[in-house]
Amino acid sequence: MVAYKFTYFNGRGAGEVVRQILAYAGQEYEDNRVTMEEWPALKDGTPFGQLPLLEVDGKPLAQSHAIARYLAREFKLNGKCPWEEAQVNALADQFKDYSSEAKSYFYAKMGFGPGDVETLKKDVFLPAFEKFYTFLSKALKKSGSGFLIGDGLTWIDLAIAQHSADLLAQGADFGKFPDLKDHSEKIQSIPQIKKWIDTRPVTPF
Ligand code: GSH
Repeated sequence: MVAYKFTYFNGRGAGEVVRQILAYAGQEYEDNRVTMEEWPALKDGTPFGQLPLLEVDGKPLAQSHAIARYLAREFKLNGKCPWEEAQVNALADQFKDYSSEAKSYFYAKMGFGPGDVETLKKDVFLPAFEKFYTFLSKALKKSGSGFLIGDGLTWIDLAIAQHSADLLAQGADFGKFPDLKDHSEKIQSIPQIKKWIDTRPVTPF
């Protein structure tokens, strides 16, 4: 049997989609959460000096999306054909672009970066959010299934549903995107995902 060890900080962040793929699949794994005090001693031993990190029978794999794609392939959450898989990857890459565009706002909001949160919200976050969520809304209309791509769950549904849930919990205005609010609720009420959300460690982000 394959042994999975997943290492990340004690937060959702870039690690949560991986944990949700494993939860959906019912796959046992070691959920290794390191503290900021432990991290400096581990950093140089990781492939790129960052977390998350998945170890598969002791072999390390870094980069959250590479890990998600690898596990999604193992657990059939990559779409039903190569074309769907490519569409999932396109949305995932766009999600990274949006995250980079809005990074200064998210960092300031978490207390990790400089700047006035309200100014960054208006100038940085809201334009990026509106642009990206318009793309997501088009994807939902195109699939017509309630899932972003095709007619079944893929890992990008898990990633976007969690991000939307985090934004909603912070009071974000989804008035223009009720379909994405519905999407988040639908995905997060899938029994395996709901069970994970109900039992996972409570962290601020
Ligand atoms: N592109 C990487 C991924 O998606 O996995 C980014 C990873 C990343 O930014 N990791 C941060 C980290 O390891 C935590 S979210 N920070 C500690 C450090 O850089 O020393």
